[in-house]
Amino acid sequence: MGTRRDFIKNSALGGTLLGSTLSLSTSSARPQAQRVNKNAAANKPVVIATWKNERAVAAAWNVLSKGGSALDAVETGVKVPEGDPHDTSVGYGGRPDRDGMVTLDSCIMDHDSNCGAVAFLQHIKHPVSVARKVMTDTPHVMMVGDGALKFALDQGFKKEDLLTEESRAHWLKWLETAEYKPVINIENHDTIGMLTLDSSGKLSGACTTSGMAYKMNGRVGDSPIIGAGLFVDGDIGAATATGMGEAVIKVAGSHLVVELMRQGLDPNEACQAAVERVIAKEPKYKEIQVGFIALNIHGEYGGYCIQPGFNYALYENNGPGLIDAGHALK
Ligand code: SD4
Repeated sequence: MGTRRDFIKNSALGGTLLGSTLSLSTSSARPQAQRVNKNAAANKPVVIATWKNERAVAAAWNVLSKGGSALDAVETGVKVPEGDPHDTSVGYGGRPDRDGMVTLDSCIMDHDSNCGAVAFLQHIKHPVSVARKVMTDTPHVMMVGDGALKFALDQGFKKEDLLTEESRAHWLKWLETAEYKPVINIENHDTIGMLTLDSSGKLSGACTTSGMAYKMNGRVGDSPIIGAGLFVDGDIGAATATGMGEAVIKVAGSHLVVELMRQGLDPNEACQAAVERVIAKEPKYKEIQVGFIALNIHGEYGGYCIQPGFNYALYENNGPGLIDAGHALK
């Protein structure tokens, strides 16, 4: 397996080398649209997730390996960091906004373009499950704030205090300077975007976060926005984003990655081209991190980011893995 992982790491790097000789913006040199051959043999099932979310991909794999659906797997997987009080950027234990409130953003999407999202949601430990309920039990895609909370409570979710003692102490310390300076890479765990392909060849994705620590009260990032933090096209592939949400929203990042795969780019190339678009549009790109991961319907995956230090967790038939994504800044 070690050799194979080396190969995977090298192929992520291969995307980088390729990028230096070949412009990855869409051009006439691109293969024709709809190139993805749905009948080709696929590497399935497979799950990938942003950052070192190894326990989360293992939980999703547990569902997938028993023949479970991509949608059930992705919800089960992202609930792991949501419920972990030591994960400071998702769900319970997530860092609060500058007013001391833990406000959560989350979305979920399946192969048929069904999707649901919640934003600026407080007091609910598993916002992804509320997002799934928005998808299945309402005529809407997105619910926010008090309305989303009321909906969750009506659905039987429990109201909880999500601000841990540790997070509260960190916030009080932050107030001493009150300087908003998002950390570029948070080690160990972070916002989770997860993509799954099940054994029947169906894709799903979810993205869930407490957002940028010490954001303004009411701020919503990219993570719950379909097309920005997450996008799934059951005929092509899926993508999800992490990092500075404002920069991801500006280029409709995850939708862009999927559209680039539709034009024939492999997942690594598509993520790289989307990062290049972010860089082109964001004058302060050297001060932020943005990373994308992508999975196509063949079970091929990839990732790319601005700054070194972003990795993604994987689980497939050959076992688990952790892959360093290619990066634009050296
Ligand atoms: C946001 N994209 O709220 C999220 C935060 C994140 O790694 O992904 N952090 O902007």
